[in-house]
Amino acid sequence: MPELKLFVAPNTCARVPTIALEEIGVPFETELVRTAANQQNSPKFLKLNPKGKVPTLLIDGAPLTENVAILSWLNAEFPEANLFPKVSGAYEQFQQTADLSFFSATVHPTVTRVAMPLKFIEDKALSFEIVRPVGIEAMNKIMTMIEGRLSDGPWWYGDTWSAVDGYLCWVWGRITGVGYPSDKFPNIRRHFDLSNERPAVQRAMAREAVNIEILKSEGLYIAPR
Ligand SMILES: N[C@@H](CCC(=O)N[C@@H](CS)C(=O)NCC(=O)O)C(=O)O
Repeated sequence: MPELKLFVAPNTCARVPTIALEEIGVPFETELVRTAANQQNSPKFLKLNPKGKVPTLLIDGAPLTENVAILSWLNAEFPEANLFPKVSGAYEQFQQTADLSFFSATVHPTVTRVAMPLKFIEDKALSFEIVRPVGIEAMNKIMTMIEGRLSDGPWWYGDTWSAVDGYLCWVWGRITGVGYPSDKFPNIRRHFDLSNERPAVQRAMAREAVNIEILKSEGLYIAPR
């Protein structure tokens, strides 16, 4: 059994592999990265992940970065956990890669525009007046597509939960947490409610709650707004 340590920060996409690891049920440690103190760009952290991002997974001390790679590695290493439906060939395999890549390369950057518009324009008022609405517009198109997909079953792949659902759970929580209007997307709301009933999601959120308390006690917690 490899020794696993996941570098995380509350509310970030590090929640996605945290949920996956909790679903697998394998022992793992998390280490809090204080983004408000720019720890992700400290020399020590950059040695592990030169991109200065969470999540970063240490596997027996060797770092693996990028949600797509981390989730794919977890699926390969722990096949019995069924993080993805079993595939019968390369085409189905790479459809799953396409799904993960869609969340990583299209959905996530749109989440950033909605939830962290200040990343794009330093002027606070302008970022909320210009960047966030552009993000919401792009997100509406994405969510309309996902809403349609979820009409065939509660989860991304129909009746069975997968790591892609952990991704969607993070995305929805993150954008609705800053006021993204949810009323037009009943299937996604149901998906979120069902996700939050899963013990693995609850354990992942409990881990995050501990880190939020640590950050608050240090004056380093930035609440979503
Ligand atoms: N493509 C990367 C994106 C990672 C990423 O953007 N992480 C954000 C949190 S959601 C981060 O570490 N931000 C810190 C920063 O940019 O300084 C992945 O999917 O793992």
